[in-house]
Amino acid sequence: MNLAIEEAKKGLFTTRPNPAVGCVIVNNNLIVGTGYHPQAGQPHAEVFALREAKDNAKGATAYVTLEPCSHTGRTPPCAQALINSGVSRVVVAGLDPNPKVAGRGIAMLKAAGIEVTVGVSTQQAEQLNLGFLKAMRTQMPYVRLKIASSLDGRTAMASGESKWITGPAAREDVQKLRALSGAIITGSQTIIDDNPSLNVRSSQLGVALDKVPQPKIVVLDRRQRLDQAHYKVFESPDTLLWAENDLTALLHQLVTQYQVQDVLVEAGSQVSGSFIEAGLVDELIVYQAPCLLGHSAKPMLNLTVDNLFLQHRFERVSVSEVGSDLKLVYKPVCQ
Ligand code: AOF
Ligand code: ZN
Repeated sequence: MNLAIEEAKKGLFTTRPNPAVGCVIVNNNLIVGTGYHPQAGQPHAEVFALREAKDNAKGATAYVTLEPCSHTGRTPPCAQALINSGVSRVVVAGLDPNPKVAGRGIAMLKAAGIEVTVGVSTQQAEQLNLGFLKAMRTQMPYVRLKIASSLDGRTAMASGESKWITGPAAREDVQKLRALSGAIITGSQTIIDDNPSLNVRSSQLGVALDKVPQPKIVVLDRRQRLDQAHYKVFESPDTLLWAENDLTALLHQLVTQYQVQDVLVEAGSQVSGSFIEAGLVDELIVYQAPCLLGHSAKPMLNLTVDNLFLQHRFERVSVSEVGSDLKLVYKPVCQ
C-alpha cells in the first residue's frame, strides 16, 4: 500500500478535480503491475496496473489507495475491470465518498467472490486527497490559508509593500500549494498593492507545466474598486470577481459550480483575518522569514480578539526549514 501511495503521488498536481489514486498488483510476492491516475479523462490507476500485469493478475492481490469505482464516468468502472482480470483479493486504503461510488465498488468486488480488505494506511492515503474527500463529504472545499510573515508577525509595510519577505525556496514551495489548488482566493487590496499573477509557473513540480490545470482566481472586491484592465489576474477569462460578503456561500459555490475542492487563500491581513474569523480555514501555513519589520508594518492577520478566552488556538501539524525561512503548518483546534 505504501508503494501504491507513492504511485498516487505522481498525479497530485494533475488529476483535479479527480483524486490522486495509485494501484499495485502483487502475485506470489512479486510486483506484476503498478499504475496511477494521471489526469481526469485518462484511465484510472487500476487500469494502468492491470494493463501492465496482464495474465499475472490472475489470483493476484491488488492494492488500491481508494475504493475502486463502480460507475461509468469519463471511464468505465474499475471494480468490473478488477473482476474481469481474475484478481482474488483487493486491499483498499479507504472508501470513495463520491455518491456515485460510496461503497458500491466494494460491494461489486465482494459479490464477485473477491476477498476485500478495507482500511490499510487510510490516513496516509487520505492525506493525498484532502480537498476531494472534504468536498465530496460536505460540499465545502478544503481551505489552506498561506501567510508570509516576519519574526514579529508582520506581513507587509504600511505602504502595502510586501514583496520578498520570504526567500526563493518558500516562493517555490508556494508554487506547489497553488498547483494543488482548484482556486486561489485573494482580495482587491493585494491586487492593487502587488498586481500578482497568482498562477502556476514552476518548472520544478516534477510534471510538465502544461499538464497542471491553472487554479481559478477569485478576487474579493466588495467595494468594486478594481479596474480590470490594469491587473494581471484579469488576463485569465476564468477569474471570478466576488462582490458579496458571504465567504461560506462563495466556498460552497466553488464546489458546486466549478468543481473546486482545494482552495488556497493568498491575501492580505484583512481577507486572511476574515477567513479565520469565519472559521473557514482547515490549514494555516505560515512561512516565517528571519526578519523584523517593526510596529508600523501590517500585522499578518487583521483579527479582533476581545479576551483571552476567545483566542484562536491551533495544533501544530509540521515544522520544516524552507531555505532561510521556516514553514509552519497548523490545524485549527475546534473549541
Ligand atoms: C478509481 N480509480 O484511479 C480514480 C477514481 O470521470 P471518471 O470516470 O474519471 O471518474 C471520476 C471519479 O472516479 C472520481 O470522482 C472518483 O470518485 C473516482 N476516482 N476511482 O477507481 C482511480 N481516480
Ligand atoms: Zn475507477
